[in-house]
Amino acid sequence: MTLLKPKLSPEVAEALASGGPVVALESTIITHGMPYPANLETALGVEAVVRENGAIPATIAVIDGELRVGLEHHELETLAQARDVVKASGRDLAVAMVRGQTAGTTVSATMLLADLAGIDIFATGGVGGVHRGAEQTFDISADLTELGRTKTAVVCAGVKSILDIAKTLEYLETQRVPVIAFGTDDFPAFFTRQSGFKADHRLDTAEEIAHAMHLHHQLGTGTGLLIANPIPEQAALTPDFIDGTIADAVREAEERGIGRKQLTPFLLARINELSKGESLRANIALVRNNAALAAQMAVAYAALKRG
Ligand code: PSU
Ligand code: MN
Repeated sequence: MTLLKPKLSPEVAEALASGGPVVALESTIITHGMPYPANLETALGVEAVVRENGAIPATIAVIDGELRVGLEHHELETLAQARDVVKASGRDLAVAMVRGQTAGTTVSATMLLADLAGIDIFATGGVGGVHRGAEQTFDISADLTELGRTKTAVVCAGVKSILDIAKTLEYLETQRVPVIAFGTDDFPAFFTRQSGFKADHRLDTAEEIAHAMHLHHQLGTGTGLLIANPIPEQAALTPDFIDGTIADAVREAEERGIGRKQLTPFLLARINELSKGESLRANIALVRNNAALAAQMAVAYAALKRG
């Protein structure tokens, strides 16, 4: 069967046709991850950071049922203000298309669409993972299974301790996904530079990571790679401050019976409220930091692909 081609913006189409560096960006962070107007400012700021580092940004979403790679300013604005918009993981895309819906794409859906578009590298804040209590609920994000079957390299700041970080790392190992920490031995925990767990691998330059990506794909592994980039020191929160807030949010979700695809958006919003915006500030800083690394990787990877 021929695979679908998402609709590329002219700029993204041109960059891909000439083998230039492109970085995919997700849109659930806009629709379900941050409040307005911080979500819009962040989306625009992240695109600018990608450009400053020599690559073309390609924000991915479903707009009125159409799969889109590379959005116009007014489309980002619409997504940022949309209410009751769909949160689409990879499995939700076909129905969103049939129903003509507008959807923010999660890491899993964004990886899938980036791969269909021919984009190798994707920057985000945090990926989904194995939730705390998953031994009862079975709540494991489709982001992890997507990483096990789609070749996109995802740059994140580790995972939040709203998740069970140890189980998330175990699951990535089972899925054959290399976890590479950038410039550190520790696997970072999103708001903090250390999670208490070591990353499997450490590389210290964007060029080395691009080289590892190239070899990983030449080995025919068929899986993605997870690059964990710790939050910049000056933006990091202290565990004392954020851990209690996260625990409170998780407890509240349990008490209110919030689960399934509402759980992650609820926790993100609640942590933002409880931390009086501190978590949002950290979130914005780390996404920008990830966009810069992803763009540098894309520049190096484009050169390797040209040979
Ligand atoms: N974690 C964050 N910020 C986010 C998300 C997760 O710190 O915005 C979003 C991403 O789009 C991710 C999705 O792919 O939530 C995972 O949702 P779930 O846990 O329902 O699979
Ligand atoms: Mn889930």
